[in-house]
Amino acid sequence: MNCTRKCAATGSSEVRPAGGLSRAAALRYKRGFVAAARGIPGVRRPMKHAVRPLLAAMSAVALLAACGGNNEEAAESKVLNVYNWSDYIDESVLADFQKETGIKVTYDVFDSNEVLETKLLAGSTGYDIVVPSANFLERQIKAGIFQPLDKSKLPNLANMDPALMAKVARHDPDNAHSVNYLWGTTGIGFNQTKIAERMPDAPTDSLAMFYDPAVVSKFKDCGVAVLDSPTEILGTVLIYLGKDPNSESPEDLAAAEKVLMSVRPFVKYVHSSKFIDDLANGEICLTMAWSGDVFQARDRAAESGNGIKIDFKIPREGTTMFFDMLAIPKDAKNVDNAHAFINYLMRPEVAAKNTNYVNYASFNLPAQQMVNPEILGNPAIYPTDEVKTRLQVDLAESDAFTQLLTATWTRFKAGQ
Ligand code: SPD
Repeated sequence: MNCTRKCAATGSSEVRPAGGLSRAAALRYKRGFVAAARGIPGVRRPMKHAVRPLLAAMSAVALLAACGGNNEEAAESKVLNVYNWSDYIDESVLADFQKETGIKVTYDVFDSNEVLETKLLAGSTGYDIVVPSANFLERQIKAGIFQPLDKSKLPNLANMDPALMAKVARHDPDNAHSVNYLWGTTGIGFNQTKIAERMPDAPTDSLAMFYDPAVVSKFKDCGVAVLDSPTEILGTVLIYLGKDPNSESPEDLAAAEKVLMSVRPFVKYVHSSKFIDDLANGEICLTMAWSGDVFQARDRAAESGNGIKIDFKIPREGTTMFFDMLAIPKDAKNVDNAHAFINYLMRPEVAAKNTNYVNYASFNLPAQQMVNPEILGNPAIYPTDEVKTRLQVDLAESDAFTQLLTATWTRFKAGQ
C-alpha cells in the first residue's frame, strides 16, 4: 500500500529503476537488487523522497547549462512532474517524450488510490499529472481538486473510443477533467503448476478460489496474496455473495467482512504491487489482482526462463473493472507541459507501446493496429462482448461508507 518507489526520467540514458522498466532491464535490475539486498524479490529499492529536491536541482542545473546557463525561466518551463501507478508505463515513452519536446519528466509511482487521494486532499503535491481511478476521480472532482482540461490542446482525443469515453463521463461529466490512460479488471492470477498439484480440479475461473475457505486453504503453503485495495476487493466479495458490488448497505458489508475474515488465515500478505515479482519468481501461487500486472508476472517468468507458468482469469461470477484517468491538479505549475504529455500519450503508436508493455487496454482505437495480436486477442485484456457482460463498474463511495469500509479493511489486514 505504501509504495514509494520512484522512477525519475532524468535523461535519455538515466531512467532510474522502478515500475516502468523494460522487461529486459527489469530482469537485469532485479538480479542486481536481489543479489545486493537479499530483500523481497523484485521489490526495488525506493528512492527516498529526500532525494527529489536534489534531483530537481540537478535537473535545473543541467537544463540551464544546456540553455546557455542564464535563462532560469526557460529551464523551469521545461519540466513535468507525473505521479502514476507503478508498473504502468514503457519507460522509453518518457525518454522519447523528453527527446522530442525537451521537457524533463520526473515520474513518481504509487500503488493505491487511497495513498494518492490522501496526498491530493492535503494539497500542494507538486504534481502536474496524477492518475486516479475513475471512481476516486469522481469525488475528487467534486472536491475541486482538478482543473478542467483545455481540449484545444488535446487534438489526439479524436483517437479515443467514443463509447468508452461516454462510459467514463459517468464519473467526469463531459470528460471535462480527465482522459483515460489505461483500463483493466480485477481477477484471479495463479501459478498453473502449483495450483494443479494441490487441486487438479481447482475452480481457477471462480471467485471461490479466494472466498471459499475449503478451496483457498489448499494453497496456503504456496502463498496467497491479495490486493490492498478495499473498494475493489469488497466489490468482488459482494459479487461472490450474489450482491451488488456497489452496495453501501452495512448488512452487506458485514456479510462481506465475514467472508474476508474466514479466508484471512490463508492469505500470506495484502499488497498491491509486490505480487508481480513474487508470482513470477514462485514466491506466491495465487493472487486476486489487476489483469495487466498478472500478465506482466507471466511475461517476467517467461523471460527469466524459470519455467513458471502464470495465468489470469476473469471470474465467471463477474468482477469489477477500473478506468485509470489522467488529470491535472488545480495547483499544477506546468499546465501546458501536462497537456502536451497527455496528448502525446494519446498518439496511437505511444498508446500501443504502453499497452504492449504493461498488458492493459487503452481507449485508443487506431492504436489497436499496433497492439500485439496476442494482447488484442486476449479477452482478459480486450474483453469480448460476452466477457463485458460480467464486468461491473466501481462507483464512487460516499464518505460515510468509506469510513465503514476502512474499518473493515483494517480488521481484515490485521486478521482480527
Ligand atoms: N500496475 C498498474 C496497476 C494499475 C491499477 N490501477 C488500479 C485501479 C484500481 N481501481
